[in-house]
Amino acid sequence: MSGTCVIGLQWGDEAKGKLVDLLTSRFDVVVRYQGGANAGHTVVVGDKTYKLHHIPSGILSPQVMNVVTPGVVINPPTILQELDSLASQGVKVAENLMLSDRAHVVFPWHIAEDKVRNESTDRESIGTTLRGIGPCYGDKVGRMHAVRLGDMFRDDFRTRVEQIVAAKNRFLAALGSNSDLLDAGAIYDQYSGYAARLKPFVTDTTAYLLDAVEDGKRMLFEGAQGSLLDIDHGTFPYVTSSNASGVGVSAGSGVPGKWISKVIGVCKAYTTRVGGGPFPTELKNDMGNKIRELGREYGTTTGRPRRCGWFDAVAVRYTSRLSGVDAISLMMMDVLSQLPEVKICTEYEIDGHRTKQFPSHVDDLRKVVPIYETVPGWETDVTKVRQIADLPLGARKYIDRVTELVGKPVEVVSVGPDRAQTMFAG
Ligand code: 2SA
Ligand code: MG
Repeated sequence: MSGTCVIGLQWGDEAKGKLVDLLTSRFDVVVRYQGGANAGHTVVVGDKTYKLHHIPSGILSPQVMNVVTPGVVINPPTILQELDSLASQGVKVAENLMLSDRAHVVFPWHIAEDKVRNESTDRESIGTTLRGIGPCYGDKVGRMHAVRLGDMFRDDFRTRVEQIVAAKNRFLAALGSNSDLLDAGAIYDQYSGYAARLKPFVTDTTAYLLDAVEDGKRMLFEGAQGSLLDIDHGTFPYVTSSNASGVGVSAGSGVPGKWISKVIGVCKAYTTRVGGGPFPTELKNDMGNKIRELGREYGTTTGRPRRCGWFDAVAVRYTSRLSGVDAISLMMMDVLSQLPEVKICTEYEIDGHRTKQFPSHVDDLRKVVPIYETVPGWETDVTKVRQIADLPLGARKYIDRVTELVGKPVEVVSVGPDRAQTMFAG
């Protein structure tokens, strides 16, 4: 049994990249298995900040193999930019990265479609990252107009692009797109250039991982986004288009669940969400603004301000169970340390009824009145604390309460962006 997973338990941006970076030295392989350029993982090492979108955070550790599997959608120009930027920062990428030939490719028509759909006023906008993620996964499931990374090296690639562009130009016009018509020749030329540069990394990652598990290699699976954004189990339709909860690991990577021995669920000590959709504990007031500023809560990919609110134990209990979490990693405790009092949502009230179950329908989630417990703040600078046991009493009580309400032990706590500011229990 050799697999550990790091899974987001809220709506993304729980600082998973930071944890993966710290854990990486214990693993041989780090795997990204869903999402794409919509993800933004920020890792701070010393005085350097790395922003990753497709590439596993394990890339910062030279002894680790980093694998991007079939469940990921790859945007070639973005991943090439990421590679160039890593190389310019002195990170070794050439022998440490594999991209699945089964991974689907994001094209300009996906980005154009994402834009029109986001602007549709039928209902509250999903507020996507506009990276073409939904349309690309849509084409994957629809099958007719999908291109996988491996298809870019086949003789019929040009013909495929021409056929798809003809269909997409009609489709985008019907959707009411104002974009210019797509030019098949230009897209083909551009993408064959990208393909040539990506070629050294493209391989059958499923075969590699199935061998690796049998060889006893230690694997770390790095989730992107968060469980509440899971296409099947999240706050549909205000979700991303992949299985961002723990249930997505096997499907996205090709590694059977029986090889997974530990799941670490990552959440912030409060909650954030970027994009549309209901958010029961959202603070649309000065406190929400204060948390945003203290936590520097702006999207890594789009720079959008994140919506902020109190910790929601109903939601995290649900996602911890869904993702099979063994231990919780509670991040950004330093942000709460500056507040006079802190609230935790312990239960929901929906239509006058109290419940600890997270509702399956988004309209019921909209109706939620959160029931809060208020705890006094600890108002002490914790950024220099290096042992969980040395945190102020108020902070330790808060952590214990999270453990109690969620039903899983908090084993990791972070008090700042630096590697040294993430502490492990025991
Ligand atoms: P999409 O683009 O189709 O996946 O958007 C659908 C919803 O999923 C949300 N989503 C995210 N939420 C938080 N963080 C994400 N990554 C970036 C980051 C986001 C950014 O790390 O900050 O920079 O804005 C991410 N990716 C997707 C999205 O907001 C929609 O609600
Ligand atoms: Mg992020």
